[in-house]
Amino acid sequence: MTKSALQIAREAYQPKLPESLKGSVKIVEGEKTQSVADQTEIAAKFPNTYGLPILTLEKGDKKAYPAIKVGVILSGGQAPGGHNVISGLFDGIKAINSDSKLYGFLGGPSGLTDNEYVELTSDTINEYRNTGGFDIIGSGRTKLEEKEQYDQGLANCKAIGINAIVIIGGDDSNTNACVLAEYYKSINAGVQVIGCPKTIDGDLKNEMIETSFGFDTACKVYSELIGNIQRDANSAKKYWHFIKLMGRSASHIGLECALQTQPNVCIISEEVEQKQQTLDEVVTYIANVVAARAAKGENFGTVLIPEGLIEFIPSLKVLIAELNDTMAANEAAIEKMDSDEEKVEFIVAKLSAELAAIFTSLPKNIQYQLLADRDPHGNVQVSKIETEKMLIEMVDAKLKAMKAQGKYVGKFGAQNHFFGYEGRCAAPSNFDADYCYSLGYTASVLIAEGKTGYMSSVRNTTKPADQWIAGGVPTTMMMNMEKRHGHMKPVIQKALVKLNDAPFKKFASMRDEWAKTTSYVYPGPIQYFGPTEVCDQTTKTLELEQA
Ligand code: FBP
Repeated sequence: MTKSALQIAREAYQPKLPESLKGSVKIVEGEKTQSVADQTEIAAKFPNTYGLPILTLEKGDKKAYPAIKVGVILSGGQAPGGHNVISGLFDGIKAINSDSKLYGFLGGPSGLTDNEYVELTSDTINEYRNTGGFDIIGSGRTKLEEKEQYDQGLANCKAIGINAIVIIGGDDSNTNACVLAEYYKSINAGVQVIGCPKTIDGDLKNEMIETSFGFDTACKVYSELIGNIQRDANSAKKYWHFIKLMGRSASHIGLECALQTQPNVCIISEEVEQKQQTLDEVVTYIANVVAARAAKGENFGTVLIPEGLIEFIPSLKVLIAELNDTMAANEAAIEKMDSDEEKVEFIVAKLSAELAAIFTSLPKNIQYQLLADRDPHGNVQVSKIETEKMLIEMVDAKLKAMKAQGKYVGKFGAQNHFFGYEGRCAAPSNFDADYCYSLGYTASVLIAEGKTGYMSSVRNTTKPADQWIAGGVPTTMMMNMEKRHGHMKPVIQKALVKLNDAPFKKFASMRDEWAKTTSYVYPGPIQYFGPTEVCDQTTKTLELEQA
């Protein structure tokens, strides 16, 4: 592989570790835990892994551990820093016992069941240190949720001699990891399962998991791009840029990028839902900002749109839930249909009159996109729904109506963008490089200490890395019951943007000013070398949450 000069220089970067992980470590057990909600149901479904204590890693006496064999899986969407979780895990198990071995299951969770794996040696690991991407072993979205898959996975682990599996994934993948841990424990399989919190979406977090890895780097990449676009907009003064940002359901990415770049508009899906806003109200809000700026002769601006917006507009949320259930119930029939129009007709006939009216009122391409395949967890693939184009069309129509009433005097030219894949494999920021390495290293200690059903956790992350607190959080602690594929299932609760928390409050206190004036910030590219206040800063979200 030909390497860039930056990649070569980054190979030499030694990720920072919490002080407690430098040398011999001991585990301190804290309080017993319970799930965030639905305690009785979750306890019944996880009799062997429910209620475990929180674990904290502290400096301890030197201890001899037997060699361990660990299998690692990258699951779901790529997120910057995945390679560092693996290198931290590798270095951790080697520090525990130099005969330990690490195996990578290929192409995501299916590698475990299909017995596709490679041994990860130091030569391979060294090639990938501090690099972006998941290409060291690949990723995939196969769900692990059938007993046959667990048994097959176990047989494959036994054949290799693997004692523990580390699943690096988001909320759905870690839910699967938790179910797998419970099953293996219930049959005394002798294979532990540890999760690691990954996702650029930032929605796998709670009091013990301060942030999911990749969020920091991805937001910095998108903010750089938004800043560049804002500078272009402010130079040419002729376009409104509608920018959809990844993040699936949660608007954390949009909110963080708004805090970093100060756009004229940023829609927060969670607020739209709380205020029970209609699509027309969202459109009117944007059109009014466009009109107010046009009145000052400023026919340009930026609008940030969270990827999952459409699912938070109350009427559309009900529609999507109904579409999910109807599509799950008629999967075979729909699969046979060739044209989108045929699918629309079939589904419309099954919806109530009210929902059918809402569905057919949407632009045709949005109707088709809403009927596209679900992801393996039954979710609409919001990255494929062109909300940004839909909003441009609707704002344009609204402005024309306002012009006819003399309420708008400007000229509306719009460009659409979607930022998602651009940031998911970026070279990890120093924060993500350090955080991920620490998460992987922590996982190695949890395994050596015989733990299962835990997620690797690193806290106190707004402080310098040597003050970070490493430990393990029982995954059942994060669970509640939710409807999936038409059935109630135990799943990790998604952390959406909380309107009472500091990041949203800060945004809400500034947005009217940002709407009217051109107060853009241009963050520029991620810096890897230089002063710590430039290179090691965390996200604004973390800063405000932990302040
Ligand atoms: P994960 O939750 O698996 O980390 O994926 C995040 C994400 O990047 C979302 O922001 C986006 O909606 C989705 O993946 C896109 O999925 P795909 O890579 O399958 O197109």
